[in-house]
Amino acid sequence: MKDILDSPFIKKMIEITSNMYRLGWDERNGGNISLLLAEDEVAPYLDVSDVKRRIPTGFSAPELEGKYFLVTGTGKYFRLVASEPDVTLGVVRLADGGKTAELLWGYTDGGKFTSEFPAHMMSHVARLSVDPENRVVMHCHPTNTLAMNYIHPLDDRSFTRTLWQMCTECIVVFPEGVGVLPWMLCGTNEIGAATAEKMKLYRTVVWGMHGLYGAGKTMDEAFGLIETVEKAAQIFMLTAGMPRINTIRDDELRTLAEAFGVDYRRDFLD
Ligand code: 2HA
Ligand code: ZN
Repeated sequence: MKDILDSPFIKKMIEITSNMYRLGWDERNGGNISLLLAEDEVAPYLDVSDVKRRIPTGFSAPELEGKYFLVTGTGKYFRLVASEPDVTLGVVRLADGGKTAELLWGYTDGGKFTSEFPAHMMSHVARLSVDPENRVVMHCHPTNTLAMNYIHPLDDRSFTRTLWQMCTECIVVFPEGVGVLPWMLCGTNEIGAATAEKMKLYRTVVWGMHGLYGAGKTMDEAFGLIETVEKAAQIFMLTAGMPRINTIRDDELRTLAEAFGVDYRRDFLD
């Protein structure tokens, strides 16, 4: 059996959580990540028949029966993932129609998966239904995106339009737009279901006055989406309250999307 700390998925998780922490997106225990793993990615590093603990999930997700996930732990700090991976991370396999998580590795202090596990698992189901190659769901509290939530209307169309106008790259990186949810109580199945509903249309979902979700085929894709939204929100915040004398016009956004051949939300432009 190879050492799991040498696996590409643990190394990538450490790299991504460390960067997210340093970017200021994950203060204290803020943020959580889940990565879907194939059994043959896990098997060289773990005895998949050795279940350490069986943890109830509080929801059902029959679509994910038997699926493996690397998941950040509840109450754990992204700042510490690099130095304490076996405490801050866990590998689980869903059983009993998603009602049970079988712990195969990690959470060695007796902990468990993130409090946002329902939102993550429901989002995986939603993303996989529209993109069978989706593997990652990532949540964090990026500063400027959060600041923008307090001074900008919270609906999909107007929030997306503003972000698209802030950087030329945006409509190319997230042509489908960004979903926006109002403030809701976090950690619940209700916010999980609402997030998953948006995830059928978008890879990026704003949780009003809380943070951001990104999904993707790879950790880098999900991270890159969040990074691009946050950059656009930063430009918005740097220019907020100042007289705006230039913008990227709708016809220019259309030209951009067509030049890059992306399938964009045409109804989000005037
Ligand atoms: O894990 O970010 O949304 C802490 C959070 C909850
Ligand atoms: Zn959060």
